[in-house]
Amino acid sequence: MLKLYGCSRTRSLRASWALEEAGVPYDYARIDLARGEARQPAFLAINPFGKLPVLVDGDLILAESAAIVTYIGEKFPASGLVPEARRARAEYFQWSAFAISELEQPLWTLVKHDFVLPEELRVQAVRPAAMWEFARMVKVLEQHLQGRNYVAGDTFTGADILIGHTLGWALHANIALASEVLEQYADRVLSRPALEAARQRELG
Ligand SMILES: N[C@@H](CCC(=O)N[C@@H](CS)C(=O)NCC(=O)O)C(=O)O
Repeated sequence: MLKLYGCSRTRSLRASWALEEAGVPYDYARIDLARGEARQPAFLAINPFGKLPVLVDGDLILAESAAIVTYIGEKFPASGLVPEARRARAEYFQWSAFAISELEQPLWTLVKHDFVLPEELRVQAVRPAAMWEFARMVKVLEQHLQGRNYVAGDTFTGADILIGHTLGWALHANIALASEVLEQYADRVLSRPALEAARQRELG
């Protein structure tokens, strides 16, 4: 049985969402980040990164949310999470990389300097640059989504999990998307029953 290490309101939701989309059973191990459990030797022995999510499948231990979503999509092709057609597959990889390295990165900078980093390391002066970078990438995404429902190919994929989850973060942080196209996309993706099922599973 697959085993997911996660914690509610973290990126592990991307992995549990993918598992729910694939409709496969999995064990869920809750790691309390607030209590520092991810930095304890027991967890570091599983994932030296000291971060969530982690997926365990037999002797494979996999970290990084984008890698996990892709692994689930490839292990369960009927899920459609990773497209099989070459062009849609190429788009899938492009938009997954965009999600992690372009869209999430400025948002994560904002969040880290707001409340994640130790107080003495927080620098409020990074805000304008991070907001500017995020707005720029949001514009790129908006242009791409004109006239289409999903980022890669014609159907929902794991890239929509990564991008949808990141847009959900922005909305949660009261950062307006200021775009009807993106608001409709976010509604479409974030209203999927598998996401709600994953949230409930993570809450326990
Ligand atoms: N690039 C990683 C980031 C993982 C990450 O930073 N996870 C956070 C939770 S959202 C975490 O576990 N933080 C614990 C820590 O840094 O101590 C991914 O996408 O999986």
